[in-house]
Amino acid sequence: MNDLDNLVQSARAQFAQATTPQALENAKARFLGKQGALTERMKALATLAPDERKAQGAAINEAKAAIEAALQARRAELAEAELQRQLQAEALDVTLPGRQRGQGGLHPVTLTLQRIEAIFGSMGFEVADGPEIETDWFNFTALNTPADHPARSMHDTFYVEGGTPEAPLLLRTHTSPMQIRHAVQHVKRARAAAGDTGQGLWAGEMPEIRVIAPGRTYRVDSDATHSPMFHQCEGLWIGRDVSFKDLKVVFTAFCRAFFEDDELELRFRPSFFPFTEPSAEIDIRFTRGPLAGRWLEVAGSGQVHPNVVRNMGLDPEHFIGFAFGMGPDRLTMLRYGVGDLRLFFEGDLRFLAQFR
Ligand code: 2NM
Repeated sequence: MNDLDNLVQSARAQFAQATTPQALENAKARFLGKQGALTERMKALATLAPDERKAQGAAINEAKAAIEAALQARRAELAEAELQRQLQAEALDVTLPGRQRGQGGLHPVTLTLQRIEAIFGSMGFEVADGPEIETDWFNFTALNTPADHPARSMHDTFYVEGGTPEAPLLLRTHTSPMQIRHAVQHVKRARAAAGDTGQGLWAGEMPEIRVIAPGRTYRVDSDATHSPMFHQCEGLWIGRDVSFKDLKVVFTAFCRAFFEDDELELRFRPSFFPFTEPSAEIDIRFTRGPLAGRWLEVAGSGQVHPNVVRNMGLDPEHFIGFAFGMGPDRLTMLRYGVGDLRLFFEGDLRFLAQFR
């Protein structure tokens, strides 16, 4: 094999070894560049005799054409390989399922609060709202809770900075302060509507107060059945002759609707609360389901204490009514069969997603 054939073969081999366009162009320069092997041979032609120059020149041109053809072929190969690589990298599997947008849902206790609001709403109850940081007047004093009551101690209540010794601030321990606030506003509006500007207790015309107060409450307490933050929903109905009978009718209707058990029974047990007199615990008994047959405590209740009626701005000689308080967390546990209260507040989606 002559020198030029060797050169062509060497070029083909080096082009084949080049796996990138850059490496291929470097290889090309070694043969066809200004100081390339073939170019050097072209320059050497000048030293030859005319006859020889003609024959050798033709042979060099042939070799050059062969090397250029090999270069073009390898360029095309590399371009095709690059195209394939890109297609592979950007390949779309159109048979894959689409990406799902994660679906949110309401917290089980929120579902319970909505249920409570809907049922009491159907019985003419408004829904009150109010601050979670309260003064001790609205949280305790107005509710007939004496200064030496254990609930007022640092052990049982979260006090917060910003208050004064005369008016300490605290995280509300129940939702009743919202009811006092609601009642005071309600009475003010009734007075204004009647053209009364007096400061004394109101005994005139007034639309009934019928309100529930749902929300977060806080106590220094934490175990399997107590969370330092928990929910309450209290109810209040005040009018000229609202009685314990009305409480029984309303609360029975509520429990039967809430638990979807038309034969569910209620039991009122005498009890004590500072803000009601007389007072009663309310127990329920399911007629079916896994909890059937056992009495379960679900609420406290009573006739609103005259001192509390007075603190609403009303004359207790003319206005009377009842109040009750229940725990939506516990109602949620009973309704769905949840055994540990803490599950509601840990934020574990495996638990929460079951209520979507
Ligand atoms: C309860 C039990 C009994 C109650 C009293 C009042 C208010 F504002 F009228 F004074 N609201 N809620 C009450 C009464 C709450 O919870 C166990």
